[in-house]
Amino acid sequence: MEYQDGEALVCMDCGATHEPEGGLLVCGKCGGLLEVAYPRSVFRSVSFNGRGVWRYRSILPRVERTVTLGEGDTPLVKVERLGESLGLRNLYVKFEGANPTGSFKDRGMTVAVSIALKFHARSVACASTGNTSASMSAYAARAGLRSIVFLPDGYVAPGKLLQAVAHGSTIVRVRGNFDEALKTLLSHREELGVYVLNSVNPYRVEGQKTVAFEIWEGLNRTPDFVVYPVGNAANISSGWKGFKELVEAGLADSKPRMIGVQAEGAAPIAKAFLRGEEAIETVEKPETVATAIRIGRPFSWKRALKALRDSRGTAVTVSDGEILRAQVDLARMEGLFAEPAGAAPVAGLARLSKQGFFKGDETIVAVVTGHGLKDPSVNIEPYAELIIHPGENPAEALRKLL
Ligand code: AN7
Repeated sequence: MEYQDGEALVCMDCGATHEPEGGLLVCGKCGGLLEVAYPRSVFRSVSFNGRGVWRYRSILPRVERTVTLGEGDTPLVKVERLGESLGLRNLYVKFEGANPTGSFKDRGMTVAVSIALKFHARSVACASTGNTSASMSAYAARAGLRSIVFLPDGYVAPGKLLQAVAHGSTIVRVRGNFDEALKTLLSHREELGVYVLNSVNPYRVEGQKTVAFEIWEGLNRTPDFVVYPVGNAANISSGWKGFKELVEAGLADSKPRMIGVQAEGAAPIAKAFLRGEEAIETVEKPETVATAIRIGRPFSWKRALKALRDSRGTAVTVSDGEILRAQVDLARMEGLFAEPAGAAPVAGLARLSKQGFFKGDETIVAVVTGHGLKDPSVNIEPYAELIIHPGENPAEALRKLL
């Protein structure tokens, strides 16, 4: 399809094409999710300049003022000790915790908040398990926009809540889970007069796809597998879009296989994939220590299932115990501190490796999505601790302890 004037919004369900305009969130015809589509000419003239998300400006939506905090360009770290413990010789971590607000959400937010300005929004809003709200609050502050966050009361990690407060957002605590908070926001968004920045917003996906470009450039090749934690499933869908666009632009000659990892208590997509089903069964009461992905009605489930299938990838569920184990392993073997959801891909790799899924020499990238400092409520056990009085000999006390 050719568009005369830059990018368009295409419905992923019915294929209808819409002119980008302020406030349009879902397909006006059928209510389906929208995706940003570019004219073919865009892929014929791709050029990368500068650093971070806006390095890829030539395949991003056109904006007028760029609202940026220097997001993207995160470390791609070869994790040899962790890899060895999992029987994986070419394992890398893409550490998204190194983004300005500590999660991958900043990639999407720099684009979507820039677009919010282009559409003359005055207020932005999101429902969030925490990271989206932290990121949106920071970018809204930077842009001079009012922001309102809808949070599942009692289930947002303290660091994330503090960020939203620090950046001046209005906090709406919803006495329910994330799915209910999102429903509340979406059904009242017009009355509230807000531009919604959840990942139903197609511009979020555009920013988040840039992690694929960085992985490809950082390795100088396409990896065999890329592993994502999955909540609403927008991020894994974004990554897949990025890898597809690299091929479309004639830069990469292959695409990776995508692996989605969900927590056992909130795994509608992984379960549907593993059962070979066409649709998901929603989870009414999602539960997991990884509160970021405590989501039972993921709205990007359809495109995530498609990404897993089209890429010949797979999905896996992991227990809270496995997630916390992976968090400690990443921190103690590699010096990388992830929040529980961020460590889930490593837990998923451990599971799959035990099942004999890998040969061992594949190039694998685990996308570690959020920083460990986000969630100081997690109990990390065991650890060594000594309490002494001034003047006591710590060496002697340590000998007794160990
Ligand atoms: C660290 O902040 O949904 O599959 O509201 O914070 O695209 O939902 C967070 C999600 C993975 C899942 N890792 O990404 C929110 C929110 C971390 C996250 C995910 C989230 P999606």
